[in-house]
Amino acid sequence: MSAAPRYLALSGGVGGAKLASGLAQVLPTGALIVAVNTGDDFRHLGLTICPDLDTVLYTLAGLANREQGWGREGESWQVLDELGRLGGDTWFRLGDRDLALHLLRSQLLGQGLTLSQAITEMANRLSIHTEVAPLSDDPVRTLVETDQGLLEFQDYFVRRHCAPAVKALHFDGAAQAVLAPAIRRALDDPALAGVILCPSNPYLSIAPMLAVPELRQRLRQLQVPVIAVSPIVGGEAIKGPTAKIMRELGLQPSAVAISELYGDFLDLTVVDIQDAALATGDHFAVAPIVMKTIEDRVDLARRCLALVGHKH
Ligand code: FO1
Repeated sequence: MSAAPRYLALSGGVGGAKLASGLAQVLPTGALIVAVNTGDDFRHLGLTICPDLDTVLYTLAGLANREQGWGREGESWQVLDELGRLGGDTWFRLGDRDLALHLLRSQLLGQGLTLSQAITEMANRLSIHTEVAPLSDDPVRTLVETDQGLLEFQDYFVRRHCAPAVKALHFDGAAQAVLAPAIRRALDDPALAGVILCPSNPYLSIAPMLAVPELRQRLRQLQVPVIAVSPIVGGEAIKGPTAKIMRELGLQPSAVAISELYGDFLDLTVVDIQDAALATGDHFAVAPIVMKTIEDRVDLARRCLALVGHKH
């Protein structure tokens, strides 16, 4: 009896976390591992901030701020308000409850745990049963080359509200980074039955992961289906600056451009029903990919699993 099938999801940002949570709801415990982008991570106020990892953890734990997608639901801002009065940096909004997670992570890392070990510990304490891991425990930092100079990711994304025009993206550290142990185990696992690239920004969330050489090589060699859900619907991003960045990089924002970006390892791109006309040939599938409700996430997760051949 072959082992139960397992699936690897690649996720960054809010859209990625939503599909990851849909997959976690549909699949039995132990059947999913979520590899998360760390290119957005940075040191701030003496803390190690890992936005994409926290967004996945909060979303899987049902604690994510439903409006924003990041940070906590039911948040308060006493610490940040007081920090502002003390002349500290308040441009990156860290709520009181959210700060607890950052303090815990910084403590665990300070005790010598790897990022993977710290995330596993935090997931356990949040009663999350889905395996979540950074793609790599080595530092990978997205740097955004813009008309206002070379910017750290959160400076570009939050402080400057993605206003600067992007000329190029650099993923500092990616070329030397190796896969986190849990991710390598997942890719080595003969029970791996498929890989799903969640609807994350291809330039800001997926590219930093693919810049880790081992990942792209392994995805190319995989004998199981690799599919991507387009984060572009009708030529626009569902959330965030994807379409703006594509235009600034001289690319036509469309679901087709997404499939071309991953052309060397991708078997299929899932596009929204609005883009059904683009879905020519057998490398595209059409499904509702805008996730407004929990049911939408579960429905899209079921469709993705069916596309990689999962038998319920
Ligand atoms: N995004 C914002 O646009 N403004 C913020 O103040 C902000 C704070 C923040 C705090 C914790 C966290 O985990 C995420 C936060 N984000 C904020 C989102 C974050 O910048 C993005 O989610 C990722 O880095 C890109 O997907």
